[in-house]
Order: sequence, then C-alpha cells, then structure tokens
Amino acid sequence: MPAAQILMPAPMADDVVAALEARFTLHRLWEQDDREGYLRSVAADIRGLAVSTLAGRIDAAWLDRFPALEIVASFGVGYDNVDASAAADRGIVVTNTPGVLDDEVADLAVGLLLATLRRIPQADRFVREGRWADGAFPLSPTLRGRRVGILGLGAIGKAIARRLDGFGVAIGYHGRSRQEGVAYPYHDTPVALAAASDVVVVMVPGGSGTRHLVDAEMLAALGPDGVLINVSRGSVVDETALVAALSDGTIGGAGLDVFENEPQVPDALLAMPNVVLLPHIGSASHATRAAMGRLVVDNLTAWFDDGRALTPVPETSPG
Ligand code: 8YV
Repeated sequence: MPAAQILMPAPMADDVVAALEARFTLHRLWEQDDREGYLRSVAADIRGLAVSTLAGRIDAAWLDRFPALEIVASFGVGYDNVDASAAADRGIVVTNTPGVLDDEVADLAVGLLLATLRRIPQADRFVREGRWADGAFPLSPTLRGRRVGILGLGAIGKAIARRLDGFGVAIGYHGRSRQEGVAYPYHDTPVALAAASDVVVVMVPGGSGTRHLVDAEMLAALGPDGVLINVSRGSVVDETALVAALSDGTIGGAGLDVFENEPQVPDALLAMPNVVLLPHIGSASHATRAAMGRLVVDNLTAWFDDGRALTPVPETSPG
C-alpha cells in the first residue's frame, strides 16, 4: 500500500519532520512558493494533518479542503487551534499531546509564581544594573501564609497542586464541577475562588467556553494583595481588565506566560514593575518538546497502522 499522505502546514521540529518523512509522504506546505496552488494539487490525497499553533486555526473551512482527511495530529495539550467539534462532525479524529508535558508546565507555573511574588527577575536586574552597592533590594511579598486558588484542576492543575502541597500553602480550586476524591476545598464560581484566595493560578483550557473567565469582577474579588498567574491560554483572561486592575491597584501583581494576541504583549504590561512576563515557555524544554513531537508522530503512526489514535481529544473519541 502506498504511504499515507500527510500535510504539515507550518514547520515543526526537525526530528518530527524526519520521523514523519521516514514513514509517510510528507508535504511541507510552508516551503512552497505558491501555497494555494500546491494545496489544490495535493488536497484530494491528504489523509492526515500534523499541526502546531504556527499553522493558525484549523477550522471547518480548512477541514473541508481535504475530502480524504482522517486525522489531525496537533502538537500541544491545548487544542483550541483546532475546531474539534467540526472535526467530529466530519468523522475526523483530532489528537493532542496530554501527559508528556504536565510536570514541565507545573514546574514553570510554580517557578513563575515564586518569581512573581519574590520579584526574582527584578532582583536579577537590580544586581546586573549595579544598583546593589547603593542599597538593598526592596522587600517583596511572600508565599508564606498565602492561599492559592487553582482555576482548572485537570492533570496540570493537579501537578501544580502537588508541588504547592510541599510549600505548605492552603489550596482551593474551581472547575466545571467538584471532583470526587479531591480534598482541596471547591469553590462554586471563579469569583468565589478569587475571594477565597491570595493567588490564583489559571490552568483551564482555552477556547470559547473559557474566554474571559477571568474578568474585572474576578480580579476585584482577588483584591489589592492578590496575584494572578496564567500558564494556560491568554484568551482565558480579559487582558484589558487585567491591565486596568494592575494599574489601579485592584490586584497586586501578575505572572503571565500567555497573552491574548501572542506574540504581542500590551505596552502597559511591559512598563509595570509588579509583573513577570514570559514568552509562552510552559512546555518549552528540549526534552518535553521532543516528547510532545514523538506523540504527534506516534498518533499518526498508530492511526495508519492500527486505525486507533493514542490520544484522541474527547470530542472525537469513540464512546
Ligand atoms: C505549546 C501549549 O507552546 O501544550 C500546549 O497547549 O501551550 C504549549 O505546550 C504550544 O502547543 C506550541 O504549539
């Protein structure tokens, strides 16, 4: 049987490209001068897509270009870049890369939390700028005695909670529902979680269902000493409301790895001393990105070898 034809719209890591080329006929769309013409010439034969967020949103119109499409293998645990319901309607499987990045993202979330509260990047700048000789670095807020609310207690939220248990802080959570067997206090709404917390860590998936879940009301409930940490998706936070809340002292600080219009970061945030800003690096270590890439390849291989994807998203899972 001829190798299945896979389209990669935007570049992925070299080892992913090499592994897919060894097993499939891979079309590298981003290298084509006339992408539209190339797409028209190969679309009928494409049975799989390998995508990252660089490919843009894979919506219904995109899916409809490929009449033989069976699977979209997406790089990342979040798959708000793919219209999974549209795929399900068309009998197309969507896979993501859960599990292999949970600990890495949780590590970064805790690092960002500590960096934000203890002002670690600001202290580093203070030393580099030669200001230490002129006097001590200003005292910082603390994690001691703080209550941490986790918005979204999924696999990564739980990995964050496990780490924070070791820091001896009180933890609460809000999610779509109270979870059996979870001892942390559950709060019925995001606002109730914020009101009961000194720090909120946002870890819900992106997409239309969670857009601007963190809004002006929730930030007001977090309060003037409150700190917001976001390592999930920029879309979950109303960035305009966040900028306003940080500027007028409604909340005390924020640590952000994700933004509404990446890679654009509002100028107002760049100028603020009480925020720590990262360029969406939650999973961005060599080892974890390699594991995510392997899972993209393994999903496509399992699908075309056995007709069974390894990690289909719930919308497109059988049963
Ligand atoms: C990646 C992520 O940055 O897994 C996710 O959902 O946000 C990150 O691991 C992203 O998928 C890059 O395409």
